Amino acid sequence: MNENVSENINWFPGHMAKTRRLISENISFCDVVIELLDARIPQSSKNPEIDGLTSSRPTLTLLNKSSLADPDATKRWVAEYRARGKYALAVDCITGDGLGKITPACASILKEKIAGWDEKGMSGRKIRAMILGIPNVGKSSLVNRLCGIKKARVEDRPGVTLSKQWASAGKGLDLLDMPGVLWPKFEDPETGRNLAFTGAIKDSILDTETLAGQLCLRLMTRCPDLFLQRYKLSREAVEGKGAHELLETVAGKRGFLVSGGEPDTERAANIVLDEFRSGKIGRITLEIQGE
Ligand SMILES: Nc1nc2c(ncn2[C@@H]2O[C@H](COP(=O)(O)OP(=O)(O)OP(=O)(O)O)[C@@H](O)[C@H]2O)c(=O)[nH]1
Ligand SMILES: [Mg+2]
Repeated sequence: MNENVSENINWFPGHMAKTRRLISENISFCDVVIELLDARIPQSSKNPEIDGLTSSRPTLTLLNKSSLADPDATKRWVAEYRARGKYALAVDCITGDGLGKITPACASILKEKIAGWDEKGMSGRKIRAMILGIPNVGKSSLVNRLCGIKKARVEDRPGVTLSKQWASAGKGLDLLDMPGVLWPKFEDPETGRNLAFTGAIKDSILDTETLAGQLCLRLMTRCPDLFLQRYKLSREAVEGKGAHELLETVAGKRGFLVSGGEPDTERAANIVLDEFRSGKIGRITLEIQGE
C-alpha cells in the first residue's frame, strides 16, 4: 500500500489545483487563516503548501479532534507551537472544547489591524477568517459549530466541501469554509499511512487489510496496553507477530470466522480501523512532539 499512496492521492488533481487557486484568489479578502490540524497526527496533517499560499496573513493553528487524541501529547504540541511563536489552540468540534477561545484569539492576533479599523472609522468591521486544512479534518464542522447552524455539509469522508462558502459566526467573525487541500505527493510513506489511519484519504483507494494490519503494529508500539485491553489479548498472544497475524488474532478473539473456520481478517480490519477512528481503543496520538 505504501508505494501506492502517493500515486493514489492524485485522485483529484484538478480539484486540488482548483483549491489552490481558490486560496490565492480569496486570501486578500481574509484577515487571518484558521488552519485545522488533526491532533492525532499534527505533522502528517499539516499541508506544507498552505504556508506558502497564505504567507500574507497570520495563522491560528487549531489541533482539532482533540477529544480523540492523548491530552498530554496535545498539550506538548500546543506548547511547541507557542514556543515557535505561533498561535495555537486545542479544540474539538464535537465536544465543543476550546471553541470559545477562537474569536478572542483572532481578535488578539489582529489587535493592531483592528485598532487601525477603529481609527479609520471602521469600528465593528468583522474579522474574516479563511478555514483551511486537509480533507476530513473538520473544517465544515467548525463552521457549523461557530455559526450555531448546520450551514455546511459534514460527512465522515474526505472531499465533501467542493467550493468556498462564507458564514457568519456572529460576535465579529466571518468564516470562509474551503475544500480540503491535500498535497499531491507524500515524500514520506509514513505520512500517507497516518493520513489513511485517521481517514483523511479515501478508504476505497487503499487495501483495508494491509492498512489495518499496519495500524495494529503502530498501536502495539505506541500504546500496547490500550490495544491489548480493547481486544482482550495477552502479551504472549501477540509476541513477535506481524501485521496480518495480528489481524488474525483479533479476528479469532472476536470470533470472526469465514466458512471453513479461517479468521475473517477483512471484518477484523474494518473493526480495528473504525474503533481507532472513533476513539474506542482510547485517546491515541500517533505523532509525539520531539520524537
Ligand atoms: N471526534 C471528532 N470528530 C470530528 C471533529 N470535527 C469533525 N469531526 C468529524 O470528522 C468528519 C469530517 O468532518 P467535516 O467537517 O466534514 O470535515 P471537512 O474538513 O469539512 O472535510 P472536507 O469538506 O471533505 O474537506 C465528520 O464525521 C465529523 O463529524 C472533532 O473535533 N472531533
Ligand atoms: Mg467540508
